Amino acid sequence: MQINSEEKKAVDIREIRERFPIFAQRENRDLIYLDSAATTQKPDSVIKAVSRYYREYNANTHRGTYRIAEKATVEYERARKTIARFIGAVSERQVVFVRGTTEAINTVAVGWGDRVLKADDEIIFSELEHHSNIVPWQMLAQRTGARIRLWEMDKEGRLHLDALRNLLSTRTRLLAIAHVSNALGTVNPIAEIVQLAHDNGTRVLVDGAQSVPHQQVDVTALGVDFFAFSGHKMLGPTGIGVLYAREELLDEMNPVQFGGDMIESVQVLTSTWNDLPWKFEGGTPNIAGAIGLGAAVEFLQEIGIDAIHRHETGLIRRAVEQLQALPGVRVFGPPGDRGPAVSFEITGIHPHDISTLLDQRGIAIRSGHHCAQLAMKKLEVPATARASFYLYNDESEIDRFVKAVSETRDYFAKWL
Ligand code: C6P
Repeated sequence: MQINSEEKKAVDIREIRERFPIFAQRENRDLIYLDSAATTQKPDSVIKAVSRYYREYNANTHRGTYRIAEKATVEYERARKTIARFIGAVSERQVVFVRGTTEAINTVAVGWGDRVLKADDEIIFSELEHHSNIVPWQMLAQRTGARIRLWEMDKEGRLHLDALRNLLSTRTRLLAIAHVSNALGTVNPIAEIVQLAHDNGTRVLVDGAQSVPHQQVDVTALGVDFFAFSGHKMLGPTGIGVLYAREELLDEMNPVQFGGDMIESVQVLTSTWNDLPWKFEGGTPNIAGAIGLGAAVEFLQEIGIDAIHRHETGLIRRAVEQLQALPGVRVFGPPGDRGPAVSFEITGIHPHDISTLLDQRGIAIRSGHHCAQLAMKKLEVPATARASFYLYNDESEIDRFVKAVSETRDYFAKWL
């Protein structure tokens, strides 16, 4: 299927929603789902692809020589090719199936970091990172004696390149950075960041959990060394995601899971590794998940990732403008362009109370620290309420959500 990038095709929401069985459930008929940054809903084609595997050709991959085992292997590897093309990878050898963003980053920290980093080397990560892109580096620093340097954000959640220039040193081995912040929606200029880091001889890992689902990403054009994302945030199943890396880095890295399928040969004391990418896929993989993620990518390509991006840009602008116009509501995050997520608070009201009251009106949003406690600390709040959008949301849902926020503020006002 072709990506409809040049066609400026508009997203037909009604037609799209009909393809998501969850919205047709009687009890969900009034559901306004605004938590796609946590996980997205699944279209019929993804559910069917997963179900078809189990119903029609369930077998292990890369092992059996019989018909359904060969079909399972072909479909699993076909999904990898689809995903590789979708993210602009040069080869499917660069696409390793993992459980999700978290496992992808941990794989790099252990498989690459333990091998390359030495005492007093430096790792930079930013203040807006998800904990998945913080804690693995802390653990790596503890194991190797490397030092952590924090790339601080400003109060609006923006990162400045000058601050990065000041942080980079001859000892900086790795920069770990989110493409799009899940808590604040900040979109980071990855190509410029990579250029700065590479000029300094520093490798770059990009957390793409919140970018790949929503905008065209070309890992080759961006020049990234490592790139991580999760299937369940882009219409795919849970428990499947991708680690992309340059081939020479994957070659240099140690595998982190040892067992079946990841070996070439096993002797009593030593073993040798399988080719890429299977060197990193020890044990029976999530076959149904990978096939489902392939179907999810085909769905996104059919609608057109650029069309989806344009649609979401309209939704987020509308949501931010309307929330900012409400007295007593504070919107967090940068002015201008942002990913399709908005964090906010109502003065004097705990975010959990906001999400509970919104739930009573059938509106699902998230409240909490969003696994971004460093960012919360900078904003001087323990938590925020967050609404996040995807291709199946429309303007009327934004309007109903903002009205519900306004009513929630008024409801609590009598006790303040
Ligand atoms: N964010 C949210 O914001 P996993 O759980 O491995 O699929 O993804 C982790 C992760 C890593 N990086 C970013 C930028 C993310 O947004 C997430 C997941 C969810 O609601 C859950 S905290």
